Amino acid sequence: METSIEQIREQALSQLKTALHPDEIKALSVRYLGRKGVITQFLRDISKLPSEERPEAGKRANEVKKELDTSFKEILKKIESQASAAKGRIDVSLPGRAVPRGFLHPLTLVTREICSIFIKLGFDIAEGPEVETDYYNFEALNLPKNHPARDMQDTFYVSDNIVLRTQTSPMQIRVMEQQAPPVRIIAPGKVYRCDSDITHTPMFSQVEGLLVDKDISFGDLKGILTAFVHQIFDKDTSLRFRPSFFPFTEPSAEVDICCIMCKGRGCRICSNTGWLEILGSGMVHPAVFENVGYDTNRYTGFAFGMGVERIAMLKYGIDDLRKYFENDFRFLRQF
Ligand code: 2NL
Repeated sequence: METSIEQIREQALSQLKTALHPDEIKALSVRYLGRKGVITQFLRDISKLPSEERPEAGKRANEVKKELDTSFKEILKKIESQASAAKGRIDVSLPGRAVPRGFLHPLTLVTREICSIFIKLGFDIAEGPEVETDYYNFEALNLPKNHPARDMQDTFYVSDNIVLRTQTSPMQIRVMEQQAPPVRIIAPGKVYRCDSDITHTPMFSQVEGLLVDKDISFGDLKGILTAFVHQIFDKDTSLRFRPSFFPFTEPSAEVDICCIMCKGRGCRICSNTGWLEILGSGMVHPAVFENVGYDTNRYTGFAFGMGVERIAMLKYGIDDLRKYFENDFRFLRQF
């Protein structure tokens, strides 16, 4: 017999000391005391010993067998009772489970950024209904009955006289009806146009602004919009005011900024012009003031409107309008 019963005992007890899990102890029990176990084999091999050594060896082997059996059972019981005591208790040493943080949609972020810039310039926020009457959406804004912008193709009609607003100006008309000048408001919100292709969605976000007071000139319009552009884009962004037409402003101007991508050299984004259109503006048409009862001899004002999707595209380099509405987390969580 190469290994003595004492060596077997030592080995079994030292392995038992390092066991942490009930399964490990059960495996040790099988290895030493099982039908093909080390001790069982040892007892069988006793028959090969000289006959005078057999009684002592057999006695000792049975003692060790009993001792190990008792030890295995004791340790198993101890580990199992520790495990069940730990159940239901909090292990303060475990790492915490991370709670995923929410985030805002890029259009919400940019709308808020636009608003906060105008709030710093002294404007108040005005919000109102997305379902409007024909009067507030068109008539009051000097959009005559047969104007193309009122066409069935562009406007969602709820009924003959009720539409989904096509811009947020109706809210500004409502404010002017309610208060005398001075007025300094911005109207953010969703607007609707019956239009859907790669560059148009039937719903989009707009921010409009209106400032009315004594002695407001086109110079004030340029000053406020220049300050805005320098805050929403880089403070050294060049911009230009280009003559345009809107039924509710006269004169009207569109504002272009020097292309963010190519710095004016000409690229695919600016169609090689070096300029990007970002908003429309103008001095409020006297007909609009007459509709809300403002004295056009005492007051002048300017107004402007911009699409939030477009501003966000230029700020973040987003190349496809559809990304805003697909709700793909891989896109949304980047902002
Ligand atoms: C654009 C252009 C514009 C206005 C909106 C406005 C509102 C009132 C009176 C006069 Cl109450 N004008 N709004 C003026 C000029 C342009 O929007 O491109 N929007 C996306």
